[in-house]
Amino acid sequence: MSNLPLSADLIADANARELFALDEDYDALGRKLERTGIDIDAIKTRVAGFSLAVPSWGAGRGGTRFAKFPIAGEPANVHEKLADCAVINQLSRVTPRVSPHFPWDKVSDYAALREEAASMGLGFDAVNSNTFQDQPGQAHSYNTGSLSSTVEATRQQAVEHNIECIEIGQQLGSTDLTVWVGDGTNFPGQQDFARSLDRYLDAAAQVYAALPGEWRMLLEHKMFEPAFYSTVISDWGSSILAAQQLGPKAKCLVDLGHHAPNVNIEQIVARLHRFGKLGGFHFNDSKYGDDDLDSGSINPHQLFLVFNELVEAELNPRANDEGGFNPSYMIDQSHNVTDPIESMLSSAEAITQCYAKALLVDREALHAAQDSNDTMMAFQALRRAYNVDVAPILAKARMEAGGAIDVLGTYRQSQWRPRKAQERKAVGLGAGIV
Ligand code: PSV
Ligand code: MN
Repeated sequence: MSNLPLSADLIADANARELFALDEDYDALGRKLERTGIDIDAIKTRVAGFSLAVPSWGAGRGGTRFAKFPIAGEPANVHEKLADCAVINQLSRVTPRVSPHFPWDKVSDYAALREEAASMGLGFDAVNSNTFQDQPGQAHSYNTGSLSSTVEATRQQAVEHNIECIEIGQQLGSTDLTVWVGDGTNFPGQQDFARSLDRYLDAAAQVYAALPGEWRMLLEHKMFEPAFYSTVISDWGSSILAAQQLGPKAKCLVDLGHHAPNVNIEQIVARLHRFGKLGGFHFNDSKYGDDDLDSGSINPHQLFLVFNELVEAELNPRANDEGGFNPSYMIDQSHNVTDPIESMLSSAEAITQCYAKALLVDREALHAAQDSNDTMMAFQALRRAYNVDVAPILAKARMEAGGAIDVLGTYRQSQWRPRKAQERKAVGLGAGIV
């Protein structure tokens, strides 16, 4: 690991200024937790073992379908994106993997890309296929859908693209393929619901058949957008049915923004886990739809409740959870008005905080209250954990791993973005969610 983007001295100097206050806060929290029988160092060790991936596409400024407003110093290619992701991990020490998207991140030498990432302390997470967009020179358009298209040659092309993603992923060291298709309709009657799902299942089975031994295929459902009347894998029900039909290596991936407003996502987590089908998560937040806002910025309590179920699941692996409970966690947001590095630093912190809070839940008290129908005390078991400010635990774990106590402050001091603004070519204007 010889190519870390930020100077270790910069981080050490910044930490030296914060250390006294952190020690005081950590010790005070340690004493408070001790009174309830919790060992703060044990929680810190669990937090240090937590990690999540960042998406390569999240390193660039996102946009809406109306416009995108690039910033100076924005990464223009996968190499610059990796460097920005390395900054996030060097400061936060919780995002050691990048999830690439193809063909956006195509290069000619994947072994070299893997080495380049490793030299900056990064590995690769799930590979993502893209059959929701046409590429220049592509033989068959996805305007009729992809894996579910009525056009056989288009379905075949989508299958081949997914298989190519697996092959690239093998070179990068990934073991998961995430498949989200934009397939769906805008008009009642446009397609037959049953037959389009049949076509999807047939094509997805061909991709599934190409999975190497230890690989998983993560099916990401989405209720709407770009199709606004119906989508082929619209909800967790369609997703789990498809995953069950495809086989044990097919799992469901839950993107927090891909549900109807107010849906009880934490219950979906518990349901998918019950059947050994919870494979992954895309974290973001939303107010109205798939807004792709920063994780925990709108509804941090929901994020905590999701993690409460994930920790329950961690403690109770299901027999059909092949290889143990090992969901792939990733941030999937669109950073329209912020520096993406800052958003991902802040989001990684919000997500890890919810994990830490979920670890603090007194599960014995919770289960006892549930079993005796003591509703208020069951709720209080969650509330007590949610109300704890776990920031010192995260900061201490980060610092001990070489990261920054104050991630955003240290990032600003590094002048990374202004420096990149001098070095990098400007990215173009345009529109687009990512
Ligand atoms: C779709 O909205 C999605 O959440 C999928 O994960 C895509 O791969 C990603 O966004 C990027 O467009
Ligand atoms: Mn997603």
